[in-house]
Amino acid sequence: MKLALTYTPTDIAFGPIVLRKLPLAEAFAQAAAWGFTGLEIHLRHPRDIDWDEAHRLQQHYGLAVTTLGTGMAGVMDGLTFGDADDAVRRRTVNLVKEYIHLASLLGSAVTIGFLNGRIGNDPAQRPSRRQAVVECYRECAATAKDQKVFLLCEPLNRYECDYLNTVADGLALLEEIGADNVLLLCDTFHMNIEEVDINAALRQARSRLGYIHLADSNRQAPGRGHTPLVDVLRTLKQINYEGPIGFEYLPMPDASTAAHEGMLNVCKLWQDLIL
Ligand code: LER
Ligand code: MN
Repeated sequence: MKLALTYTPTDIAFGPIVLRKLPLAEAFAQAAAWGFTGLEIHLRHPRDIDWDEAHRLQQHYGLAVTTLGTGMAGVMDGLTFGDADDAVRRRTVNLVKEYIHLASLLGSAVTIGFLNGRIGNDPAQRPSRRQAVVECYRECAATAKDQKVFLLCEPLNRYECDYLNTVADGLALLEEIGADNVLLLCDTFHMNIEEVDINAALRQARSRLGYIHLADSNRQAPGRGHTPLVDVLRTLKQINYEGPIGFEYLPMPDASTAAHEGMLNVCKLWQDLIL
């Protein structure tokens, strides 16, 4: 099981990414020194990093690049699968294909979270808008399959997405997409808002669960909020989940403290489960 620290080279003011605005080499060095076994790289554009350098650093530090976060292209450049405009969806699909090329080089997955976008609340429009999302996924999944890459479809809370909020929503969408290389990414921050029972939802996701984002209720490091994460870890153990866990939360009070506290608390919780 890989424990991955979140990182972006971009200077963002807000967002659930622990390491920001560092050169790639420093991010790898810090994640390795702090005991992480993976790095989750969030990129506004796939070319924001040097691909060969990333590959070299990955080998040098023995760290997995677990997934590429794509949300910044949605937040900063307005690109999403849910957009009503064909041209915007086309640009989004083309961009996702570039992330897939990089993912194939690094052996990582590609997350579709904020890129899911919104399909609006007009009941007459929603079915066709949703179908357009399915088509975007199908096209990207076909490219990903050729390159042996998995796509991770992430349900988000209602304030960020208006059609994909729960594991049940995610499983229904995956069924419509019909591609076995699209899996679910379950984020405990969003689940804490949307699911009736986080653990039941994880069990429901089991056969299609490809990735976990771990954050506490307030989107800070595990242990800084009130989500019963020990139950989440117990459930993951019970369902034999062995995929990556991304530490995706706010760098509060600062990146180093947030990374260390998160790692320490997760290890403690695991110890409680084993002892
Ligand atoms: C992305 O992983 C996520 O959780 C979103 O809230 C941000 O796009
Ligand atoms: Mn997430």
